[in-house]
Amino acid sequence: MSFLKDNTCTVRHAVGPESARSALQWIKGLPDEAWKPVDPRRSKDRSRIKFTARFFHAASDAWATRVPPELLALGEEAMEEVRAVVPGAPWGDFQIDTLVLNRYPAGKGVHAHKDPEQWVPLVLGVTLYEDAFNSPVNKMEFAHGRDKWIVPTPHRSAYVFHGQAYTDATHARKPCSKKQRGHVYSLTFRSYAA
Ligand SMILES: O=C(O)CCC(=O)C(=O)O
Repeated sequence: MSFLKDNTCTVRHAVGPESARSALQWIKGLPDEAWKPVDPRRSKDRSRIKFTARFFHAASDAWATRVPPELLALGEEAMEEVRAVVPGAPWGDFQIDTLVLNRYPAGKGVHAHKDPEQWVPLVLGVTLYEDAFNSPVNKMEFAHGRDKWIVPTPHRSAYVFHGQAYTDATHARKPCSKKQRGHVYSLTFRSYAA
């Protein structure tokens, strides 16, 4: 259990209300066709956009070629807050060059999985709610064998996981509440390993 606890963290209010508002406005302005299925065989599930300048085996035309400056600014703001709280993560190798943006309607989440080793073993995830006031708080779940560790992700929070929590554990977005209003957006900032 200890590495799940030690190598994961959530920071409340990691981004300011104005930054959150303008990022949400930018995201909501994206055309619907920008959203791609996580699994290409399930074309109705349009829930993800990936931005990166670097490609690896799973990349495809669906990837935009850079992290848009409007969203990069949000990641950098969160990084400043989180690195002060989690100094032990590999921040020296972490220069945001990739963003995986997920949108979750009520009841949806992401099943347990690991991320590719082509990225630095550190994920910085900012969570934004379209209607934070009327939506229950959603969570991330980290698991290793029988050990599980839950990290709450309220509006404007940033979670981080790194080291063995990245390489050895799985992570999942718990299904959002059926009572959720609007979408929950997760912006996971990553850095390609040199
Ligand atoms: O919703 C999240 O923050 C996690 C998303 C995720 O696990 C992924 O995109 O690989």
